Amino acid sequence: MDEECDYLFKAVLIGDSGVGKSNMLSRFAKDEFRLDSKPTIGVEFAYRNIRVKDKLIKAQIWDTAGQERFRAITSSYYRGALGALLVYDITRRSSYESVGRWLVELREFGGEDMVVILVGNKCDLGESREVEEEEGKEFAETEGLCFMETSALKNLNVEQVFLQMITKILEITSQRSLEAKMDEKPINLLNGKEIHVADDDDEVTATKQAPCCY
Ligand SMILES: Nc1nc2c(ncn2[C@@H]2O[C@H](COP(=O)(O)OP(=O)(O)OP(=O)(O)O)[C@@H](O)[C@H]2O)c(=O)[nH]1
Ligand SMILES: [Mg+2]
Repeated sequence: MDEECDYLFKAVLIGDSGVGKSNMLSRFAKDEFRLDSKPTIGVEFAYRNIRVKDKLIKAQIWDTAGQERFRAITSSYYRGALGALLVYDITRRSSYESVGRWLVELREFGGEDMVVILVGNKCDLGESREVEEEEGKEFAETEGLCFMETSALKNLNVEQVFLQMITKILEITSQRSLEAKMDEKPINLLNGKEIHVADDDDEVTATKQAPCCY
């Protein structure tokens, strides 16, 4: 663990095989892309330190195998993940139709407040498109997810999608720490009603107080 890191956030990449999860991660972590990448076996992970607002975040991203035969192993990695990128391939409708199934798994094995972003990858292949952008966006809205189309090949929106997920996790985590801090405060009683006394520096101490690791 880097000493200067404020938070360690774990997140997962999930979705059908071949949608481009591993290439999204290699783009984000190393700015690399491979046309001949092999299907992931089980899970792999990569780290990247990223500054969001005034915090240094260590993002630990688990890249799971989309192949059915690994499903039992990969779902065990959802535990403790604060975010997920649920990826489909805009040129392969079947990968979009699987999204519902992936969501069921996420909700079964993942945490309640997990930040989930639906990602339509390979948007560089517009001429072979089988899923309209609007369709993905509307589905995401009905499920309460964020949405973005990306291209790992052209490096379009890849940085943005990871950044959006990490920023949202940071917001939730900071809010949580603040609430926890507020709960610790001595409670004053005024006319039989409870009132919480907050210090001027509450916000600062709440974020500093949160541990670097989860
Ligand atoms: N045109 C295009 N091809 C892409 C893009 N992203 C990935 N690919 C290609 O799609 C294929 C599969 O990519 P992977 O990243 O290995 O897919 P995956 O989702 O990790 O697959 P599994 O590990 O089996 O779950 C590779 O040939 C990539 O080069 C993209 O944005 N555009
Ligand atoms: Mg892979």
